[in-house]
Amino acid sequence: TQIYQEIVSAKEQNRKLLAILLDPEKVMLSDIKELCFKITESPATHIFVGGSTFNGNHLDDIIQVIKNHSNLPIVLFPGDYKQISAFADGILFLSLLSGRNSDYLAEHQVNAVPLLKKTSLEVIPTTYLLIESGIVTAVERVSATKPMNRNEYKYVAQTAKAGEYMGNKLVYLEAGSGAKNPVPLKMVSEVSNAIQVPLIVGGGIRTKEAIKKTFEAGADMIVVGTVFEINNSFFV
Ligand code: 1GP
Repeated sequence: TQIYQEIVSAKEQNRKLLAILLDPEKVMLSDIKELCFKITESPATHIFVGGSTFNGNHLDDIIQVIKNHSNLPIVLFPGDYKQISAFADGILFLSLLSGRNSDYLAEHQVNAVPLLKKTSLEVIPTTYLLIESGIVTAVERVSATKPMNRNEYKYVAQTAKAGEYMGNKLVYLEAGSGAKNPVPLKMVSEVSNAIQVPLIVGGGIRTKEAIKKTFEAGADMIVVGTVFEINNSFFV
């Protein structure tokens, strides 16, 4: 419960958290050491590892190299049930409540159990909501679900609350990696006001200004992937 407890106490103290997402599909093993130096110099508090389309078998290698060069908690952010590595510290156990594809509501979760049993990963049940972002993102394509309307703040907040009642410990508002438009700030504040659990926001956040505004709107943690991939010195 260490990772989750830390996220909760950060929320209580209004200490904002920043995760850098490394997609195993995109990072080269040989670049990870250097990436970790950049991450260490940045304000990042967590490293997320995962992606929608990754199905390689070098996840263990990648995570071991990260572990050797960073002290930050490594949290799996899996695109499917096979993206599990015992070398990470925790895993977001995602329920894609924005969609109605039962594979991403139950099938992957059930299939993950035998794999998780072989690890001591901290499992963090998370409501995962895909929000319309102006382009078809990989999450939409791979999950074969429609994102939620970006103007329907109330319904998104209602769905987030349902996830909380179901027992999920986090809500993750996702515009999708490389999103044209990030999750609207008004939606971030609407959802953050509706729930008690910590709120993660990611997808299409590309500027320091956007990070600041998204925190101000009520995000407890922001996830940044593409901008760091393109420019490792973004935070320096
Ligand atoms: C995390 O998918 C994101 O939720 C990462 O998005 O690559 O657009 O930063 P970016």
